[in-house]
Amino acid sequence: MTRIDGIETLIVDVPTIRPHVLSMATMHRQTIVVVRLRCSDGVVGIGEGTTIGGLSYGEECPEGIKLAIDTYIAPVLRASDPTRVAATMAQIGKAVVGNHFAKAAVETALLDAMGKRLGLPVSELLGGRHRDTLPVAWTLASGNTAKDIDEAERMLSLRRHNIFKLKIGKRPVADDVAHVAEIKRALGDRASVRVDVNQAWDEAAASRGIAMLEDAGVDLIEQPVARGNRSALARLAARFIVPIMADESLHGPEDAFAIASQAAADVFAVKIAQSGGLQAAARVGAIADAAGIGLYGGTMLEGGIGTIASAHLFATFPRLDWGTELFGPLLLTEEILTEPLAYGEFSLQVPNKPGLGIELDEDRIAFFRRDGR
Ligand code: MUC
Ligand code: MG
Repeated sequence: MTRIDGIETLIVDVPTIRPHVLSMATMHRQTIVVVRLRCSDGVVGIGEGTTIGGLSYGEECPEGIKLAIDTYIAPVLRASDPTRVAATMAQIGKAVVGNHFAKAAVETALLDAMGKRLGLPVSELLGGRHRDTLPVAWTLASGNTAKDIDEAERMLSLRRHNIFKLKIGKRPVADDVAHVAEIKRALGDRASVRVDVNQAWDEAAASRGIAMLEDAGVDLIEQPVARGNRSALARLAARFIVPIMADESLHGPEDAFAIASQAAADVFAVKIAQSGGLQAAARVGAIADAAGIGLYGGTMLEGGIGTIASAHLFATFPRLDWGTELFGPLLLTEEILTEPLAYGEFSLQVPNKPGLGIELDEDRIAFFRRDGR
């Protein structure tokens, strides 16, 4: 039987190109947990567990992701057959409750290894791709309206992005709306402008804010209220024409089913880590399809590994009407892959090589890893 001989997890800190201002945190760097599994047949798989703003975004942080893998998931992996990815993930599910980011990182590494072993891209292991490129949004979150407009103009002229997500929720509603409206006025029909409130509003603020954002020409409203407040999401989705998208409310298939049953969102931001892995995220996508809910490929601002793992899954969605936001590596000052991901013409290319189809730049990893070895 094939075995896993080596399990390595390392924390890598990489600076961002500018401060990234969200309602709950301002990022100056991104922290990536890299997972490497060495199998007895000589195949090595890599995965990534990455969140935003330490423990301010969700209940897992980089240090916790590493600990969960090293202490609780590694013993299960050592006893498992890595050529049986689904069975291995089921074993991990029995031993470890929650910890979706850690599970997603490990599953990514297992799928990368399996793809390399079989000579197939991860997208093919997940059922087969519908497309080779994915539309990619960019997030404007410098904290300054004029800077955001300049940044958007630069992205449009580079033909890198024509979908912009604006992070709001930190300032008073009227100030946030004025900021969004000014950007939408400047960009006009050349771009789709969307907002992510990251749970910052209560229902009353959301009702006021969304009405004004709708008038300003915003195309999509992401997670306006607290993640547990499904009833408010449902009322907002029923009340407004502009679609409401669930993000933090969506932590896997059970949430997807509950949100769909309550008609609490028009669109799902699917994230592989928040869902608990690629297969769990595929089930979230299937529930959305069955319920007539639109799909958007979300990100936790992962580096190259998590970004391309997400891309392999999103390429398999029959419908991906809202595109993706898989721009994480472009927010970082440093490249950690030997070959950067291919962005251009408003899209990201999904690699066609076995596994994830990417390779780590070991020197860069050695330089940026936190323990400095
Ligand atoms: C989020 O809440 O969607 C995605 C893009 C971005 O700028 O932040 C993330 C997290
Ligand atoms: Mg979001």
